[in-house]
Amino acid sequence: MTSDTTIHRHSCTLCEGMCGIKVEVRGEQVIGIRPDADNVFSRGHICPKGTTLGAVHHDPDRLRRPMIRSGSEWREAGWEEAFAHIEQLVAGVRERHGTDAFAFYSGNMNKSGFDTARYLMLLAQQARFAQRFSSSSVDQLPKNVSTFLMYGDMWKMPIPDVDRTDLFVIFGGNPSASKGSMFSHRDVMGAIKGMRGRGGRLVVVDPVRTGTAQAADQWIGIRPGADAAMLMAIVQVLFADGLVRLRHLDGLVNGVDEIRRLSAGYTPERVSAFCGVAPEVIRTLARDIAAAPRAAIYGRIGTCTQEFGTLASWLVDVVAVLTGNLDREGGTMWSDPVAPHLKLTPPYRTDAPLLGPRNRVRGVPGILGNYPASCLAEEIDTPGPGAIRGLLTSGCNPVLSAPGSARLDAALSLLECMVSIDLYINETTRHAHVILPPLSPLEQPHYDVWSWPFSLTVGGHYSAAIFPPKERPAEWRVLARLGSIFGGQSEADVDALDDAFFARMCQQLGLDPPSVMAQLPERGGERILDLCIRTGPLGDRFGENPGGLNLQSFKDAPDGLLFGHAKPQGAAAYKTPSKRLELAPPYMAEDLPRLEAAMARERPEFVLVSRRNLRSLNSWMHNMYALVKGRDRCTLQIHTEDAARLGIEEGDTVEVTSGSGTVHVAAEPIDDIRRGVVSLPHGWGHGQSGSRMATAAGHPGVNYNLLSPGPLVDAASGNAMLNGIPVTVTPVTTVQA
Ligand SMILES: Nc1nc2c(c(=O)[nH]1)N[C@H]1C(S)=C(S)[C@@H](COP(=O)(O)OP(=O)(O)OC[C@H]3O[C@@H](n4cnc5c(=O)[nH]c(N)nc54)[C@H](O)[C@@H]3O)O[C@H]1N2
Ligand SMILES: Nc1nc2c(c(=O)[nH]1)N[C@H]1C(S)=C(S)[C@@H](COP(=O)(O)OP(=O)(O)OC[C@H]3O[C@@H](n4cnc5c(=O)[nH]c(N)nc54)[C@H](O)[C@@H]3O)O[C@H]1N2
Ligand code: SF4
Ligand SMILES: [Mo]
Repeated sequence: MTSDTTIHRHSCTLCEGMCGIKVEVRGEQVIGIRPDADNVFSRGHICPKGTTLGAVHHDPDRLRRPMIRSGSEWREAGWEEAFAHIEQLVAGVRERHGTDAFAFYSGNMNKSGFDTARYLMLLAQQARFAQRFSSSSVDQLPKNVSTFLMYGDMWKMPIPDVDRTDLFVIFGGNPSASKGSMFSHRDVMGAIKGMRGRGGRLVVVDPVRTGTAQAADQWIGIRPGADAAMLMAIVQVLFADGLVRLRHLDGLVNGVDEIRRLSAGYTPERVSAFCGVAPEVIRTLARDIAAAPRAAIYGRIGTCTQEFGTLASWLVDVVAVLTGNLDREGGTMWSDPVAPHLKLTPPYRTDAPLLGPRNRVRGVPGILGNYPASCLAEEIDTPGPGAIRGLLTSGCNPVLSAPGSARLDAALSLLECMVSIDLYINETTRHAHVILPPLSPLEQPHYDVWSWPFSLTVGGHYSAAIFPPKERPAEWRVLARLGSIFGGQSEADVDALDDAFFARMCQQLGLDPPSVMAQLPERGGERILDLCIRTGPLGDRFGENPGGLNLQSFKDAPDGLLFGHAKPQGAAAYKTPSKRLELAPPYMAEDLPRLEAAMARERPEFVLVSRRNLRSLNSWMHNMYALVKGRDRCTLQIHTEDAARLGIEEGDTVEVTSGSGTVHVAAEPIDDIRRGVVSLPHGWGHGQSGSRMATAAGHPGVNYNLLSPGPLVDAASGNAMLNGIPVTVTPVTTVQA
C-alpha cells in the first residue's frame, strides 16, 4: 500500500447482511474493497456484491447530475433547472387534471439511502399523493397484514433465532442466495452449519432444492402456493395429537379454540394431493416441531408472493404460537433495536383501518396504505377522472420488478409528468421526464435503520461518507423540496419544513422540540438518527440516562457496537386492542374459502416460480461486469425428466407462455426441482431502447414479470402472485437453413 492510499471502514448497503467493508482509496479512485474482519457484526463476512460498490461508484453509466428528457434525447441539467422543470410539469398536470392525478411508487433501494430512508416520509406528507404504490406489494405485504392482525403492529415480524434453535424450518426462503430477509444475520448459512454441528436440524419447504435445501437435513418439495394448506394440516395434527403447548404464551393468546375449529378439516390426507407432499411427511414435521426443545419456523418470499400469501404468513406464526416457540429464545422472537426508526412513523393506531378506500379501476382497497403494484398500469392507462397523470418513483424499477410489466411499460409512456430518483436510466426511468440522481453508496453516511430491527443481535454501526458529494444539495433537501413541489407549494422553505418534521417527531416521543433542537441544531438525517438513538432503549435520553448512547457513541466506534442478544418481550409485545395475541383474526378465517376453492381446482401442467442468485440484486446490479461475467444465469430451470419428455436439452431455447405474455429463454434441466415446476430469476430483461446501462444490455436476460399477470394477487393483501403462475413450456424449433 502506498502512502497516498487511505482505508475507510464502511458497510455494504445492498442487503440485510450489513457486511462491514474496508474501502481502499487512492485520490478519488476506489482501488479495492475487502471484508472488514474488525466489524463487530459481520466479522469479515462478505459476498461478491459487496466488493462491487466501488464499481457502482465509478460506473460511467451512473447518473451524477439531474437529467431532463425531451423526446428520446437526454441532457444533463443543473439542480435548479431540474427543479424548475419539475415544477412546470407538476403545475401543468395539476391544472389539467387536479390533485387526484398524482401517485408515488417507492422501491426497495430507498432503504439504503441515509437521508432517503428518513425523509421519504416527509416527502410523502408534503406531496399528499392520491395513490401510493410500493415494492411492499411485490414483497412482504402479506406478512405486514398478518403481523398487524396478530400483534397490532405491521412491522412486528418474528425473526428466527437461528443461533440458538434446535430445529429451523424454512418455508419459501433461500438465504444461500438472498442472505436472509426480514432476518438480518451476519451469516445465515454459517449459523445453519453451526446449528447442525450442535445436533440441530434444518428443514426446507420449497418447490426447488435450493442451495439452502441442499444444506438441510430434509427438503420438502411442496407444490407452489400450497403452504397455507400444509400449515393448516400441521395445525390440525398438533390439535389431533394433543401436542399444543402454549408454554409462556398461556394467558396471552386469544383464539386458540377458533384455530382448532378452523383447522379441523385440514387433515394431512386431505391436503396431501394439493400440496404434493405425502401425509406422513406433514404429520412427521408437525410432530418434530412439537417435540423439538426449541423450534424456529420462518416463512419468506415464497410464502408471501403467492396466491395465499397472507394465509401462509399467518399460519407460520400460528404454528410457532401453538408450540410455544414465539417470543422465545431459540424460537422466533423480536429485536429491540438501538435506533427504533419506526417510532417515527405517525403514532401507531391499533384501530387504524387495515383497508383503505377502494381504488378507481379494479375497486380494490388500499391495504395498510398501499395499492397493489399490479394496479398502477391500469390506473394510468384507463382514462377518466382520477387517472394517474403525474408519477414520482424512487429506488424502484417496476417495469422489471412488478407484475404485468408489458402493460406497465406501455402505460408509463402515457404520463405527462414522471420524475424518478434513481442512479440509472433503466427500463423504468427511461420513461421519466426528469431523473434526479441520489448519492452513490460511498458518498453518504450509513446506518442501517431498516436491517438492525430485524437482527436478534442488538447493535449498531455508523460509517461516514467516503467521498464528499459534489455540487449538489444535501439529499434531504432534494427530497423535502420535491415533496413540496408535488404538494403544490413551490416556494417552500426546506429548513422550516425540516424543523417542523423534526419537531413532530420530538412531540411523538414526548420531548420538548425547542430544547431538543437547541442540543441538535444541525438539520438533516444525522439529527434524526441521533434522536432515534438517544430516545431508544439504550439512549442517553438527553442526559437523563448518563452513559447512555447517542450518535457520537457510534462515531467513536467505527467497528460498530454490540449489546448482546434480543430478549423475550412478554405481554408488552402485543399492541392489539385486546392487548393479547390474536391467533384467529376473523379477516384470516374469511380468506379460507378461497383456499378451499383452489384445492378443488384443476392443476396446470407447469407452474413458474422465481429465484435469486448471490451475484444479482433484484433488477439493478447487472451493470457490474464482475457480477454478470461467466455463464448465463437467466435460465429456465426445469426437471430433467420434464425436459426429456419435451425433448429439451441443456441450452435449448424454450418458449414460456402465461396468461400475460411469452418469453424465450435457454433451458437448464436440473434434478433439484419438483416436477411440473419451472424456475426463472427476476430482475432481468435489459437492453431496451432508451435505457443506458451498457454492461446490462450485453447480458440482457428476459423479464420474468412479462409472465406475471397483473390480476393474479393474494386477495387478502393485494400482494402480487409472482410464484405459482400457470405456464406452458415448449421447445423452440429452429428451422434449418
Ligand atoms: N443475492 C440477492 N440477495 C437478495 C436479493 C436479490 O435479488 N439477490 N433480494 C433481496 C430481497 S428484495 C428480498 S425480499 C430477499 C428475499 O429473500 P428470500 O425469501 O430468501 O428469497 P429467494 O431467494 O427468492 O427465495 C424464495 C424461495 O421461495 C421458493 N418458492 C417459490 N414459490 C414458493 C411457494 O409457493 N412455497 C414455498 N414454500 N416456496 C416457494 C423459491 O423456489 C425460492 O427458493 O432477498 C434479498 N436478498
Ligand atoms: N418475479 C419476481 N418479481 C419480483 C420478485 C420476485 O421474487 N420475483 N421480488 C420482488 C421483491 S421482494 C422486491 S423487493 C422487488 C424489488 O424491485 P424494486 O423495488 O423495483 O427494486 P430494484 O429492482 O432493486 O430496483 C432498484 C432501483 O433503485 C435504483 N437505486 C439503487 N440505489 C439507489 C439509491 O440509493 N437511491 C435510489 N433512489 N435509487 C437507487 C436502481 O438503479 C434501480 O432502478 O422486486 C420484486 N419483484
Ligand atoms: S450484498 Fe453481500 S456484501 Fe453486501 S451486505 Fe449483503 S451479503 Fe454483505
Ligand atoms: Mo424484497
